[in-house]
Amino acid sequence: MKLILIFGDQLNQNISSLSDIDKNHDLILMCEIWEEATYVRHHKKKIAFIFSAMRHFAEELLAKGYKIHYTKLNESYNTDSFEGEIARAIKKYKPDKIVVTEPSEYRVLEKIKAWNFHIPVEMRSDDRFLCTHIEFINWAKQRKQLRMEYFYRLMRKKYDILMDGDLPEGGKWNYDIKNRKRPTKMMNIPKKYMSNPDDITHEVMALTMEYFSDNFGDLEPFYFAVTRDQALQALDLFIEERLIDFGDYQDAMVQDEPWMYHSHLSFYINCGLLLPLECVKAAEAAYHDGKVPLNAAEGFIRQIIGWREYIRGIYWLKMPDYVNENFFEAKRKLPKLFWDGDTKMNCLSQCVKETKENAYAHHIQRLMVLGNFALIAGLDPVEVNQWYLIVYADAYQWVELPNVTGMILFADGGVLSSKPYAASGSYINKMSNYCKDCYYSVNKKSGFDACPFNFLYWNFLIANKEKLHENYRLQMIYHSVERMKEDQIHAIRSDSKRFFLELENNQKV
Ligand code: FAD
Ligand code: DLZ
Ligand code: SF4
Repeated sequence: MKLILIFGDQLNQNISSLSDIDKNHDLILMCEIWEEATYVRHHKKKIAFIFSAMRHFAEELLAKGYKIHYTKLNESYNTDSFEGEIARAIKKYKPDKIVVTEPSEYRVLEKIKAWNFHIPVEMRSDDRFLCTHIEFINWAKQRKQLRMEYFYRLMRKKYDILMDGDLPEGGKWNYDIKNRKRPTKMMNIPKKYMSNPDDITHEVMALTMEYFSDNFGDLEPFYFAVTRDQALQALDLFIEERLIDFGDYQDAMVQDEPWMYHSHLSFYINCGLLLPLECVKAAEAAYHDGKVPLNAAEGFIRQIIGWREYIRGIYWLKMPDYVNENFFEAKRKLPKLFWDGDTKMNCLSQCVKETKENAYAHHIQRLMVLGNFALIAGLDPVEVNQWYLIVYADAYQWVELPNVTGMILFADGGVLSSKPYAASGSYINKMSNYCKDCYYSVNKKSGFDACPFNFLYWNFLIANKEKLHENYRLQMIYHSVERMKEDQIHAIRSDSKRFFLELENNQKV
């Protein structure tokens, strides 16, 4: 008899650990674990979402006739760790071996390696991901520089997605250049998928408030899909209503529009309710059926088979040292505005507010507002990583860490991307309507009412000149730095110094 352990992000009946399950003999073990619920102080919505999805998945397996042992967080006999729960199950059911699909995170893999239950442990690869570890390692070995674009092409060919024979559909691999439209007043953003909490969800919501009421974030309204059927409905709705404009407005941000034309599927893909390939195929089919343009389908597909897989590959390639990367030696503490959104910078205040309400912010908010600020303000990578891991309902270290350390902070010195995503206020002004409601003036470069992104951007470049000036993608920018007059540099430095002082003193900036 096998004891099959299913983690909270493996909620799919096609998971490799279940592939040869014998319904009559084998036992599935799922457990809500204090250790997992507290290794960071997760957003309330994230905890309720994972526990509700876990409980619904267990119910589905039971209904299909599987044997299942499920431990709820608040049960008195809960030992609070995977090891404790496995030991209890071994004592009670006497299995011959343990089967588990590899965990998504290094932290949990280390635990599994240390298991010593005196019965064999079979760890299977996680074939929800489209690129195996070995495939990624071999690909990386052959390159001087790792770049998502080339990896992505490999995945397109491997899975024959948007291919016309050996060539990419439409003649180009990447239509990103078309995907930078500014937001307009004419946009008619469809309503997003929302579910109504059922009894199971209400129960975990009560549990969340009982144990985690001090954690960051709003629990209500709770509207995530928590079953596979609901997640499939969310996918359908995205394909039918949003995908058509996904490409055009991928980088756009609008005041009080947290969802835009994004898919809001990361929560479900990451915990197993949806499979990445089925999302990709649905988008490809919509393109072939003439429902959506190529730039929309390609843009969405690239995020999943390109970015998502590339990020995961980098994580496993670079762990465990990746957590300590700090190329710029950034040390500034995470300011409290990241928690309360109490800032005169409207863009940041919007993104924090929406994050708090929804446990979600779309990519460009995470990258070009919150992330850009963290980079140019020199925030400590450990604190920034912890924040991102806490606040988003789709956050697991395998995906959060490379996005933060590699993509936004360039703390790995350029392993993941070729240049830092630093930008001044003019980028935010171009891609959003945040600036018109801001206390600061986006067109002003210096002074008390100048947009802080403006002087912090140049301050960052000047302060890190030694480390960056040889980067070929920053040549033009460093030529501008060279041409700056003494008084300009002085103004940038003194505005930044004043700003940092206010930030450190918890003044409202
Ligand atoms: P869409 O814009 O609709 O994109 C479709 C799908 O593509 C997403 O659901 C996701 O599965 C995938 N995807 C897109 N970009 C990425 C990426 N860079 N890395 C991995 N997958 C990607 N994503 C997470 O799933 N968990 C995280 O903890 C996370 N942290 C991030 C932190 C930072 C600093 C940044 C810049 C990005 C982070 N992302 C993370 C990536 C991305 O922002 C989210 O996947 C996306 O915003 C989720 O919303 P969506 O489902 O509406 O995505
Ligand atoms: C995110 C999360 C939380 C909050 N709680 C649990 C839990 O109690 N039990 C569980 O199996 N999984 C949980 N998860 C998801 C895990 O963090 C995820 O399964 C691991 O990261 C696997 O590597
Ligand atoms: Fe953000 Fe600057 Fe625009 Fe204000 S002016 S919203 S701080 S970019």
